[in-house]
Amino acid sequence: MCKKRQKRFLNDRRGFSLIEMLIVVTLLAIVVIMTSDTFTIVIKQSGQQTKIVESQIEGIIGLEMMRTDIEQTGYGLPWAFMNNVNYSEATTTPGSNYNDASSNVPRAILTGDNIGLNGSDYLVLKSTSVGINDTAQKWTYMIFNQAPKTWSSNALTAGERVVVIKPKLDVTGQPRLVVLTDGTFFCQMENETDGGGNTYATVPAGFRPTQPGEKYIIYGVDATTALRMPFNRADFYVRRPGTGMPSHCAAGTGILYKGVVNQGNGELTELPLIDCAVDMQVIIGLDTNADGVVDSRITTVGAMTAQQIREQVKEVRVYILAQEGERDSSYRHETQVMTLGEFGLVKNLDLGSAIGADWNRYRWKRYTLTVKPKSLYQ
Ligand SMILES: [Ca+2]
Ligand SMILES: [Ca+2]
Repeated sequence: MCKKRQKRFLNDRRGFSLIEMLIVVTLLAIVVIMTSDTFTIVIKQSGQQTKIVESQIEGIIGLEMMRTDIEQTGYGLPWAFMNNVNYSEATTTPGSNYNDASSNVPRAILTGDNIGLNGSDYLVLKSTSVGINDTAQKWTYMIFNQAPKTWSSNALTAGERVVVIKPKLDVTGQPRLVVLTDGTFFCQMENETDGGGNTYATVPAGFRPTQPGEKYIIYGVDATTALRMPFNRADFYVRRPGTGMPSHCAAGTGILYKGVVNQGNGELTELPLIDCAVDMQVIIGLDTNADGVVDSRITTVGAMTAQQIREQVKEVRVYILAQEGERDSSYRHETQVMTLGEFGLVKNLDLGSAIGADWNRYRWKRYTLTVKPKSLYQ
């Protein structure tokens, strides 16, 4: 390298002046401050958004399960018994308050008005399909002197506990539960082999149709447990558990549960449907003059009989209030008193007294379910 070029090269490599350095350092500092602040906000908001999305999805799934259960309430319930029965239901309170008398036909829907956490309601549904096992979703029918109809999938197999109902084509005009003279009201599917050497699952002899042309319906109830009641039962309620409450839920909130009565011991097997729930209110729509149109709304079915419930309950509305996302110190919720209900049957829920001083740092969401039970009058 010649001397001239070397000199120019050195000149080009001159450093920054003090002023230039100061400007650069200051700018850098501003940029760092800006990004760290923005970054924190972005991170916080995306966390908040994730929580909101989570609680929305959870809400939708939980509510869809509840909707299906309400639609199907009464499914597989007998209107009468062929012989006297003695069954039992829930063994712990408050569930045991909604047990039917041990020899009465079961009522498909029951409600407890404002008895739970924050004055929330209690909803009881009785049907075979409301159980949380595959067997509860299965059914088939059996014609006199024939093997039960076998579906290509979801067939009842040996060992599963079922109830058998003689449908309302019967002379009494009522679907009657097949009960043996000793009071046995359920049986277990068992394998039988026909003359051609084919093995199939069927009910024991006492539970089969006895007359030519007769057809009985077989409903699956439980996979393996001996039955305490000839149906399944699910209770819906808001409760704050002693342990296991999600940490992002506000004080004073609970969990909306589906509690399925265990056929073995009568205790509730709980399935959480919505976390951070504050309240659940139920309004029942009745058709009292059989014109197919709801003309009366009540908050509890109270003293209605199984038959009245079957014939009159045309709509169930459920209102749920739950926290959405997690606590957000930059958020201010406006409405302190949230209304749940319609038709002049409104429950006012004061978030201040239910949640405490922090009530307005949470987002609160109301869900409304309007369901027409489809299986009450089969
Ligand atoms: Ca109520
Ligand atoms: Ca009417």
